Amino acid sequence: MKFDILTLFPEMFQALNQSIIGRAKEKGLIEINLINIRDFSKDKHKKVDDTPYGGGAGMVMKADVIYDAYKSIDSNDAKVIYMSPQGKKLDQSKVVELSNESHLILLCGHYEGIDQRVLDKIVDEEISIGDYVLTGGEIPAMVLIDSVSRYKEGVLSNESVKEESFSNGMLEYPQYTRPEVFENVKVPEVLLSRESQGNRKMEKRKIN
Ligand code: 4FV
Repeated sequence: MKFDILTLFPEMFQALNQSIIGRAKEKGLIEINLINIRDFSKDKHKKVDDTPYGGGAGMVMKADVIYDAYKSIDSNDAKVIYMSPQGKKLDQSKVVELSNESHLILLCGHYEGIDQRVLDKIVDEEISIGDYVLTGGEIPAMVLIDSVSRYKEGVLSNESVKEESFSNGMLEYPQYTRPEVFENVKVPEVLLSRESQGNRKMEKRKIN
């Protein structure tokens, strides 16, 4: 699976070189390409934004610069996603849906946002990670890459994690591991019994 990231701050994505996602990149299970939007500014000061028409506070990212950056990508098979608070909320079902794509282009905004004309021209879908306003779309893009990549074959060593029931479990009930006693608090007895090993769903009912 290939991710092309259109961003003003490629260095922020160093975080994806760590841990499970970093190993997935090394194994070639996922590919992450960083395209620095600023490289496509024709302005001698490398300008990428300007004041909004109609007035108002803040700056808007320029349509022509972003479009030139987008055209530098071979986007034939790609779905273009704009990370935006106005987008559809990213949830587990959307993550699973996106994990079936082979190529995603993620557009990361900054400032007050991006000129609507280039969004209308290139974006297939707007996705939000939550109803709050961040300073940029880079962290939302990393959230999407992390959550989607864990569904790719071979990224997670424990195949059972990909079973729907298990990942639901991750969202529904508490987890315990050694030591058996922590600050005088024991692991629930029901999880210690021999017959409960390997069947968490059954144990979930007993605990709740
Ligand atoms: C956001 C979110 C988000 C809004 C202005 C970037 C910022 C700036 N993206 N989910 N919540 N984006 O707040 O995805 O352009």
